[in-house]
Amino acid sequence: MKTDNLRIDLDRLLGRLDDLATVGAIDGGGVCRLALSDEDKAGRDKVRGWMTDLGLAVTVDGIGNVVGLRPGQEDGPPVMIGSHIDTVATGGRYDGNLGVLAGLEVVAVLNDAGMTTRRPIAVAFFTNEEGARFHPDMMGSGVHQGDLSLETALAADGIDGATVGAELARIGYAGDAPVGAVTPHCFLELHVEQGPVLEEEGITIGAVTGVQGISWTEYRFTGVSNHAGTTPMGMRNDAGYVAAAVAMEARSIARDMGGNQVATVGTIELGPGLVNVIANEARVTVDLRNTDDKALMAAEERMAAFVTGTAGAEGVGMESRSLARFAPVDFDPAMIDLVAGTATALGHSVKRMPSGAGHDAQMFAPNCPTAMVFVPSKDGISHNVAEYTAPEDLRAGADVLLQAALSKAGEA
Ligand code: HGY
Ligand code: MN
Ligand code: MN
Repeated sequence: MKTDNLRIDLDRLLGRLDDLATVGAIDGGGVCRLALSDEDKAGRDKVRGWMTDLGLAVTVDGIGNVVGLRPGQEDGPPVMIGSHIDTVATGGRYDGNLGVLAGLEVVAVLNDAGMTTRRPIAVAFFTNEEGARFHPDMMGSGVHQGDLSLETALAADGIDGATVGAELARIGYAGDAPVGAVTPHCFLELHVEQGPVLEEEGITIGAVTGVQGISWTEYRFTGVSNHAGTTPMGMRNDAGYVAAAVAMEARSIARDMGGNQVATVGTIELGPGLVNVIANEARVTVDLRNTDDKALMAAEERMAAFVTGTAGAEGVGMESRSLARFAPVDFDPAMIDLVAGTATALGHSVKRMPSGAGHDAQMFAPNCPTAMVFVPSKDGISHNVAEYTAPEDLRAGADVLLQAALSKAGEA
């Protein structure tokens, strides 16, 4: 059957994106569906229902990954299309959701065409890609691909004191399918860029070359609460001061290192958190990323030395723990070429580029040919309710995903 003229139905895709965005909707058009929350459960139920409606055989594994399988003419490893539907607390409606719903759109197009591909096609969403409530991020895909043990993931405690295992059971997604049972023929993920590059350069499609390294560390500082007015500066053990110094040092590291180095202090919690009490407790998270692992290690070492020195000089106790650490990942050159060639064949401009954000695809890259398709983010905004991608760019990305998946699903 001639398939290179098949195209997605944009209204159907937009309809599902809008429908899913009603689950956990927050002011400004965004979404809050933290992993394994009630909102995440509701989103899971909705997408799983669409999978069933599309005739997919749906399985849920032990970490709650949900996979919908469409049989091919032959058995064997499927072409897997996947991403995530959990969001950060200030999420947009496209981050992760686009990749899963565009995968369902691929299935819908094939159903409409009455076509069976040579290879099976699987559409998946993975548990806790964001890592906002439970660490690390890419948790479900990491367990699926053997990067993280199921036991470790189930025991992970959240920022709210819950554990992954208890929350999975509570929402009814502690599945019985063995984790990682399916090694795909290849893995494809469509995702919004979440950065400014494609829009700035007026390019429609990103053929993603890889994902930069990610290092998340949590620091807990213990000082001495004391009176803000009567305590001489030389007698203070101020956990709040050390926390603030860490944030300043993060910015200095990024500035001094330049290149692709980025540094973010996204969490500073002080206790008791009162205007006239010197903080005796602080919790700080540091997110360091770089495309170059040696440079990332240098940034980690500099931050660790700074924290130890500053906390020591202030007489403040310090505990640290790694929340996530992923080395940079390169995608398969032939798959990158497939994305770039498909985009060009469809008449779209295309740029090869690294990803600044982590993605489920990076968990598959060591184990099967993997690539990602990016579409532009308006003003480069993401992890923000204002996240937006123009419908024609969504169409372009989903058509590239469709044609790339068809190409791989027709392979021997
Ligand atoms: O943090 C990340 O890069 C992803 O959104 N989990
Ligand atoms: Mn994402
Ligand atoms: Mn995200």
